[in-house]
Amino acid sequence: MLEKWLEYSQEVIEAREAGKPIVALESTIISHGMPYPQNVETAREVEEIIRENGAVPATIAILDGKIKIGLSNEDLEYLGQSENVEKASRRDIPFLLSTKKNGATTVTATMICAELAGIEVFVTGGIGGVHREAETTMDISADLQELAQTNVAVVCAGAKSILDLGLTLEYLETHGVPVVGFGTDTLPAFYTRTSPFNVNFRLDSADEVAEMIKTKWELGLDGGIVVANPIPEENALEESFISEVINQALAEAKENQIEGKQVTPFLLGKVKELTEGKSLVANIALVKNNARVGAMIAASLVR
Ligand code: PSU
Ligand code: MN
Repeated sequence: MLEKWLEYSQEVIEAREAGKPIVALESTIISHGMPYPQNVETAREVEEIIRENGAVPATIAILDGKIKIGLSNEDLEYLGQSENVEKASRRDIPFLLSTKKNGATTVTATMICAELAGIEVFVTGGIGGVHREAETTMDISADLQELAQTNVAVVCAGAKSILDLGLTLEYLETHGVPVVGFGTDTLPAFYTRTSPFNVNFRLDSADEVAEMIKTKWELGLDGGIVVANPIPEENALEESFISEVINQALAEAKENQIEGKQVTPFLLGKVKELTEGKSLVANIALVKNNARVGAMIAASLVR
């Protein structure tokens, strides 16, 4: 029954048969997180980095009534250019599939689809979290709830400080989601290598991360793990510069009464505009860095 919804690329089919490590990639970052053509170029380059590091990439999206696990170049182009691709989270999947509409999967939806496809490691840029002023808006990304229940390790560069990072950590703690610093004691904040917060645990190698993931799931402790991998030093942005930009983006979101699933894409777009593209360069660099680490973790898991 389930298989009728899933459609694998040839490369992923072969990887599954050969028991090769597979790394899931999301598509919201392509359709709603970066401008064209950098979005499509980055998606291709990230896939290539995963191959170079011994794993097979599986970019995930909802297209033509199917959950596609592994996308063609045409699929990537379509996701990068079309205006008709919905941002797809958990709640959107049944509607998009049953009406054959197209969706770019968020962290949440990508985790769900990866688990259905038996993929244990997923690489992205940054996860969603508890938004600032969530105590009045109730805006908490579904990504956190998904991490609480779905067995996929998510490699990211932390979360952007468009969010309340302290409340995000509290939420993850309540739901038993470990936040692991990859070679760091501090929670990275996407554009910066550090934040005022500590991670829960520090691990310094892909093998150690794989060992911890295995241990969690062997114990039946369902849910994901956040592997927070700091942006490379040379690509990090100045803390004071980016926090000013983020504050302005947040003020504009409020002014324009942006709500619901538009909030994050609006803020990402504003940050890019206000940094005159500097944030985009950083964003691309950190995703590539995460791809390398994710591929190594996936490779270690199948060993
Ligand atoms: N953060 C980023 N870039 C992104 C996203 C978040 O730095 O592209 C995307 C991811 O797909 C994430 C989603 O799952 O936004 C979260 O959206 P929301 O805050 O509406 O849950
Ligand atoms: Mn939200």
